[in-house]
Amino acid sequence: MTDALVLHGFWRSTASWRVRIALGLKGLAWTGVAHHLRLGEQNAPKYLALNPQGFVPALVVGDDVLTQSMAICEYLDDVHPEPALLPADALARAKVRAAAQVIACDIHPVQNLKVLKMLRKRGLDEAAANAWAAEVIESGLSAFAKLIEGNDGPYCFGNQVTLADIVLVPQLGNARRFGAKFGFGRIAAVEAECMKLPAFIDAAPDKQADAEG
Ligand SMILES: N[C@@H](CCC(=O)N[C@@H](CS)C(=O)NCC(=O)O)C(=O)O
Repeated sequence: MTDALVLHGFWRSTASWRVRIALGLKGLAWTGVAHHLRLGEQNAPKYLALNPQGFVPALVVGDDVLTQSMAICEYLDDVHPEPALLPADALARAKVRAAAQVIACDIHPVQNLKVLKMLRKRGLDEAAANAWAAEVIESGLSAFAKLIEGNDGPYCFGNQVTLADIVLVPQLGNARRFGAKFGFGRIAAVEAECMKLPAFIDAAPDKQADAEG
């Protein structure tokens, strides 16, 4: 029997969105618990007991809890190897991880809600904070586009959906939200291909039970 999967997330959270895509690609059933980030529900003691960082997502797997979206996606890939989210070849895996980490380590953490709140607390107004986020996203995505440009596609790294696609599509949601440019290289074409797949369609923020208009 497989463990029940409970995803603690938020409809608009890009890190939660990554995990929803991975769960969908693996064909896994899950239930969701929403934590409203603007209302600060991620900092409620009950949730901090699951993730002391006060970040979504957290994935409850039976009696265990996993945090960090990339670790969760790789766990799902380890336990449910098909379809693989990473290529078999070590060099190719490192390239996929590198592209994914451009977004997961170098773009997203610099423009997430916590950082934007800190900037506002230090005097940046809404427009300046959004411009900060847009600049971070644009410079990161233009580098991401170069990292994937040698591949034919249709996805970031050939004809297999990988972790790179799983982080790219949600990050484009943030790009739109903050008015960042993202039409670099093959990025828009990759997104269009991904959005033909049910796992990506079903994971979209506006499809979630807690989505707001
Ligand atoms: N590296 C973490 C990042 C998680 C993260 O930043 N989550 C955001 C939503 S996308 C969050 O919970 N923010 C709450 C806050 O900033 O207070 C992961 O990949 O899981």
